[in-house]
Amino acid sequence: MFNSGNSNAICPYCLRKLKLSGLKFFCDPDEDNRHEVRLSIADRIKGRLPVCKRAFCKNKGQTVREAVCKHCGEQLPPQILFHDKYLSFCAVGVSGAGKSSYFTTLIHELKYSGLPWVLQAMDVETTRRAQLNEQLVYEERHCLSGTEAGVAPKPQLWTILDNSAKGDKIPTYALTIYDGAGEDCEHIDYTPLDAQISRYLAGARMLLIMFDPLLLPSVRVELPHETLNASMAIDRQTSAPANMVSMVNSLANYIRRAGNIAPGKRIDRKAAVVLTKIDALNEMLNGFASGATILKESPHVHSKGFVESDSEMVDLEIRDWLSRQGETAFLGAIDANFRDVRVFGVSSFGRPPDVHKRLAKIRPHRVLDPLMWMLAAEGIIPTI
Ligand SMILES: Nc1nc2c(ncn2[C@@H]2O[C@H](COP(=O)(O)OP(=O)(O)OP(=O)(O)O)[C@@H](O)[C@H]2O)c(=O)[nH]1
Ligand SMILES: [Mg+2]
Ligand SMILES: [Zn+2]
Ligand SMILES: [Zn+2]
Repeated sequence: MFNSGNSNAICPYCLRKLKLSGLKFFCDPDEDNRHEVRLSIADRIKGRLPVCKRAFCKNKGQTVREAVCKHCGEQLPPQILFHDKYLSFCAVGVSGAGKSSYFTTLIHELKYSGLPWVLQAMDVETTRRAQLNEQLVYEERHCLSGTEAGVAPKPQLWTILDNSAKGDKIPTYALTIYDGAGEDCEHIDYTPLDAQISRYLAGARMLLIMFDPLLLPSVRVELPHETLNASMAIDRQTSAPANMVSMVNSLANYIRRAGNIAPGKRIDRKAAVVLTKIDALNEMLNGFASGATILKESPHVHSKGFVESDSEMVDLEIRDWLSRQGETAFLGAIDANFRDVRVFGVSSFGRPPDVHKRLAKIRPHRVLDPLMWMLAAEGIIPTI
C-alpha cells in the first residue's frame, strides 16, 4: 500500500512533490466518454488509485490509468506515485557531445546487462522514443540526429523493478531522464531559458556534465580526420572547449540562483563529469596508457555493486589526462562549484562510426558507471 503522507514522489514536469490528492484522475473508455474520477474517502485513507464507478461506462470497476498533475497540468502515469525511490538524471553538454547516444545505450544496457532489474517505460512517449532510438542505433546502425533545440525535452519516465530483493515486495525505483539539446545548455544564464528546462536543471538529483574530448585542440591535431568527422555531429556547429568552462560556470550560477545558494558555498548535488567517445582516443599516442583502468571492462555490474576503488582510479586517470591536455580550467570550475564530483569515461558505441556515420556492432564501454554511482549513493546497491 502507498502511504500518501510519506511519499517522495515528484512530478517530473514541475518538480513539485506529488501526493495522491495532488492528482486529477481520468477514465478514458474512448475519446467521447473521457471523464474525471474522484478519489473516495476510502481511496484517500488507503492511499490507492480510484476506480471508475460510472454506470454504463465500459471501464466501470477498473482502476484509472490517466492522471494529470494539479499544479502544472501535465499528464502523468498514475503509477508514478508508487515507487520506493525517485532518481533523476539531467544531462548537460554542448551540442554533439553524445548525450542522446549515451542514454540510448544506457537504457539498452540496463535492460540486457544481466543486472537483476527489469526496466519498464511508464508512458507511451517514453516507449516510443526508446524504440525509435534503439531501432536506429542497434538495428539500422546509424548515428542519431541532434535533439531539437528551443523546446523543453520530454522527460523519459522509467520504472526499475528490483528483482534482487527477497520476499513478496519488489522495490521499484522511478528513473527520470532529461535529455535536452546541447544548443540550449550552451546559453544557460545568458538567455531567458525556457522555464521548464531551467526547472529540470535545478531539480534533477544528479547532473551529468558531458564532456566531448574531441573538441580539445590537442586531440584534434592528433586524430585522423575521418575519425574526427565521423564522431562529431554534422548538423550542428561545434563549440570550443573554452565554452565548456563558461557552460559549467553559468550552469552553477543558474542553480545557485534557483536554489538561493551563496556564491561561496559548493552546490550540494551529485555532478558526474562524463568524458564521452573515449573509443576515439585509442587511436592517439597521447591517449590513455594501455594498462589504464579506464580501458578495462567495468567491474560494477559483475560485482553487483559499486566498486569504489575502480571508480576512484578512473577519476584520477581522466583528471590526469585532462590536465595533460591543458584542461585544468574545466575541472577547476566543476570542483569549485559542486561538492560531490566524480569523473567517468564512457564510449556509447565502443568504436567510432565510419565515414558514412554507420556504426559497427554496438559495444558500449562503462556506460552504466555513472548510474551505479548514483544507485550506490541512494543505498540501492552496495558500495564495495
Ligand atoms: N566515436 C564516438 N562517437 C560518438 C559516440 N557517441 C556519439 N558520437 C558521435 O557524436 C555525435 C553526436 O551524438 P549525440 O548523441 O546526438 O549528441 P547530443 O549530445 O545528444 O547532441 P545534441 O542533441 O545536439 O545536444 C554522433 O552523431 C556520433 O557521431 C561514441 O561513443 N563514440
Ligand atoms: Mg541529443
Ligand atoms: Zn506537475
Ligand atoms: Zn469510466
